[in-house]
Amino acid sequence: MMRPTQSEPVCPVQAQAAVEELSDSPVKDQKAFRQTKGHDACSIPCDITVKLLRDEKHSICGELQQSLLAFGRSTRKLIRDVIEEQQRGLDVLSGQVSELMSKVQMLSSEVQRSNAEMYSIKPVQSHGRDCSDIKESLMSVVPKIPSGIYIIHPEETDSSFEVFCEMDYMEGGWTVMQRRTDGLNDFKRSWADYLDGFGNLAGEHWLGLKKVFHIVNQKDARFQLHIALVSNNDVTSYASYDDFRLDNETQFFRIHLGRYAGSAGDAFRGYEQEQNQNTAPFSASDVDNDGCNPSCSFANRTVESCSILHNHTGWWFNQCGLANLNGSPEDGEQNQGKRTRILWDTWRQSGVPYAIKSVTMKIRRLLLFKVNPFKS
Ligand SMILES: [Ca+2]
Repeated sequence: MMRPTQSEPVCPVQAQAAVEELSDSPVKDQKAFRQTKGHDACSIPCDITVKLLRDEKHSICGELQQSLLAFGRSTRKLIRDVIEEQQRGLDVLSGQVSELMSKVQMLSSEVQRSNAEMYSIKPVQSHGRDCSDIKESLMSVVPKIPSGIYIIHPEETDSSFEVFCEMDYMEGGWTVMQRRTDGLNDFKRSWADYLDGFGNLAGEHWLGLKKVFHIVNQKDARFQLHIALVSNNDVTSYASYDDFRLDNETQFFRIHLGRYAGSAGDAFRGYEQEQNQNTAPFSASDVDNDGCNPSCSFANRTVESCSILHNHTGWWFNQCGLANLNGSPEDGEQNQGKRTRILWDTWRQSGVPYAIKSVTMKIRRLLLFKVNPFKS
């Protein structure tokens, strides 16, 4: 009988320890090991077992390392994804912040602009070029345009100024250039005053030659002059000229009148050529353009200044003439027979001139019908 060959020494304790050390080794390997634990426990040499276990351990370690590497990679990717996601969120927020900032800046500049507009000294806002223009622009908006003081800015001037607009009389649109009613304002004035105007717009006043010139000198505009007279015994009358304009200051605001119509007679032109004030320059007590040079013989008197003869008032005198609406409405005895009163000599009753207590001179745009060159 043959004895079993002397096998190499086995070390079950070591093997057991190795197995225990690798407690997470596959279950079937443990089972196989337990089966051999009985009499075959030391049938495998220790060094082989150790080697096997070591190999197995290395393999498991390798797997673990791979898993760890994979875990590290996926963790890094996760972190990268999270960071990218956060960055995208930050980018969106940053865009929204910039948008809000620009909106705030825009609103702030808007507020500054409106504040500047509110507090800056702006040029006076005019209501129109003249009272006719105001009437034209308001009549479609307002059922009844009130008479009163308006601000006008005639074309081709750099100035705005107040005028009294009559919006009731004869369909309205009248710019008042002179009014005498109660004698409360002194019309004994210098050239400078007649140039710039004086008095109270709501009452007696002279608008001023410069302002009237600006109104009637507008482009594509022609003006009508209307003179309304009231006698001491409340008879009314009028004189109207279908064209009225003034030359400029260098021509001393020479007056140009169109066709006359009315009930008071054409006192501007008078009865004779030497009384004709049409095309006469304006005179005042200190600026003499009256055609009496050096003097006129007038009602058996020698007159050097028509202005002084007419109570130091300003007018378009021509050898004095038959009209001076800047005279006084007073009817005192001291004025009897003197030429200090409001004068419109052609308005007479039974051959005697009316005593005039009030007068208004007003101007209005004439309707211009433009010729259409394409219309036959
Ligand atoms: Ca003179």
